[in-house]
Amino acid sequence: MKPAKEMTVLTNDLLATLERDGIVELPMLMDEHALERMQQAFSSRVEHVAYNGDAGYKAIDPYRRFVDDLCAISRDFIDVAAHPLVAELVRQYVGASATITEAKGWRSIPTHDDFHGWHNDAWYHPELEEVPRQLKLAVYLSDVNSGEFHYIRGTQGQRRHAHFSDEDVHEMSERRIEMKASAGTAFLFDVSGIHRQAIPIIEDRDVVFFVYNDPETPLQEVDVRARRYRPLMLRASDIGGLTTGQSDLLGIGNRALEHDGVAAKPEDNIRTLIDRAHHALIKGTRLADRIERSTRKVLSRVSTLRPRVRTW
Ligand SMILES: O=C(O)CCC(=O)C(=O)O
Repeated sequence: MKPAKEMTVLTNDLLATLERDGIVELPMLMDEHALERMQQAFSSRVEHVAYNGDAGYKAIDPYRRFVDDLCAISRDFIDVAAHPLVAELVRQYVGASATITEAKGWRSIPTHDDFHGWHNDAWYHPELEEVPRQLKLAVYLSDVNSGEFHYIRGTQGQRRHAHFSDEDVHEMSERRIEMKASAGTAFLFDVSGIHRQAIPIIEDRDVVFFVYNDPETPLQEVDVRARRYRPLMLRASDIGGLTTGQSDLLGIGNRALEHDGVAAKPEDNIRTLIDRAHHALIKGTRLADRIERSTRKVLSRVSTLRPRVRTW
């Protein structure tokens, strides 16, 4: 840890860049051992889709394998997300009541499809008069030489949620930041600025994102329905060793995010389709089992009826 004075100078410099550009790269937040543990923990979740258990990834689109609730997977994710430097930047940029409201990551898999263009993030209720501040901390877990994160400097805070074409963004190209970087690189960005993942993606890209905002901010309806931005999942064994600063940022004891039960009914056609397909699969498997068992029974009866071959 740096001496307090140096820390203050560093924090002020980073904060000034964040205020000006909407994005700032941070010094390394973890040592190589912690990075390795995070990589291993993350990799173990992205090999198979989650099915009948919590180990595995969530499949939302064909290009990314999503891992939720990172803070419940390894203590190292907590230490990065609630690192004192991050905590101070979040406190100063978003406000003293900011907490971590989401901790998830994904593996993007190779593609040339332009599946997720330029946008800024929608999350808050559209009737709010001002764009509330939300920051994301991105931490690369793999070396990123393609499919990197892009951001247009200085576009934060100005507009409502929107998507942007390449032509819209072309005239801002000298302000584009392209985050090709090695594993362990971390950066904070204001989600109201224009950003995207670049294409093509040539190799798997692993990244985790931690989201920070005031949990009292009214959310857009779709996120309430989807139960996004809920209290963080943590392991009970990690709670005892936290500093007060970490506990506050993690939202321990803070009930502002308890939206569960308000409108927990997802209205999502894809979910309904997957649910039906899953039940059809179970019924199909049961039917196949029954046919196999009956066939075996019949065959064993037939074999007992076979005339004995006489041997002399
Ligand atoms: O995966 C990326 O690099 C883009 C992330 C992004 O668009 C987002 O977090 O809103």
